[in-house]
Amino acid sequence: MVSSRTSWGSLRPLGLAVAILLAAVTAWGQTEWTKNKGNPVDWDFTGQAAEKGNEEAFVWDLVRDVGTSSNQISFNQGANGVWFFMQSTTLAQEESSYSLLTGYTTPCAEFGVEGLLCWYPQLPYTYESGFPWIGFNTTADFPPSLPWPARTLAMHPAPDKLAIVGWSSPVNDKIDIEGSFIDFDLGCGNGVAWFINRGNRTLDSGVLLPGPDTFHLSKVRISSGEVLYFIVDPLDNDYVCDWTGLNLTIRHHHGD
Ligand SMILES: [Ca+2]
Ligand SMILES: [Ca+2]
Repeated sequence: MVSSRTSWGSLRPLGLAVAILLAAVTAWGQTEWTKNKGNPVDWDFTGQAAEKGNEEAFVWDLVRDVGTSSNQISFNQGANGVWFFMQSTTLAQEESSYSLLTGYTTPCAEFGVEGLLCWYPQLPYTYESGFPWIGFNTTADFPPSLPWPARTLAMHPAPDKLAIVGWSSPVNDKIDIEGSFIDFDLGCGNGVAWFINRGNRTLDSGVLLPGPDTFHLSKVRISSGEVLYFIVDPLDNDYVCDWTGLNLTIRHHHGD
């Protein structure tokens, strides 16, 4: 297990390396952006993303990006060189202890339903080592007997480890962050706590009660390569029924 982990401290340069790699595969990137957006976009990964007439190029939508970019799954990241699916070593929110969920399977190993994508701490999958996990339901419905709505991203912590979505900033500027954490598995368990951290500093947090918990942070100043972490904590080491949805959109803030 230990051998499969890499400290996130060493992965921050890796994130940049991946970004540079993505810049290198310009043909793919422009094809993809052309297809999705109508206009190719030049990315300058030194930190100033150069826009060519397309505001949407500065919107990172987690569900949209993960749902439309399966060709980047081999990078163990969602899409666009910014999303990372991660775990912690303990429940402490210490950036240097975070590592990627490197065990990707589809269908999800424990569910066996076509169209479900899952990222686990390691492979081969075992139930004991299978938490935390993060997954995406690409199908148009709930899978049989699972609390997982169509076209949504689900996070599930371990009793002693956080489930974490990371966003590595490609821009040096202000951003707006909005979305919601959602309790997908109602009527059981003690709930979860959620956090939005920039590095090790908490920007927002809450305890998830039934129903969605929305967040909206405006004009957050961020540097290129700095990472935002969207964290689900099991709350008092109880991970029963902790399926948690995450909707998340990050926008480059224009204006003052
Ligand atoms: Ca729950
Ligand atoms: Ca819980």
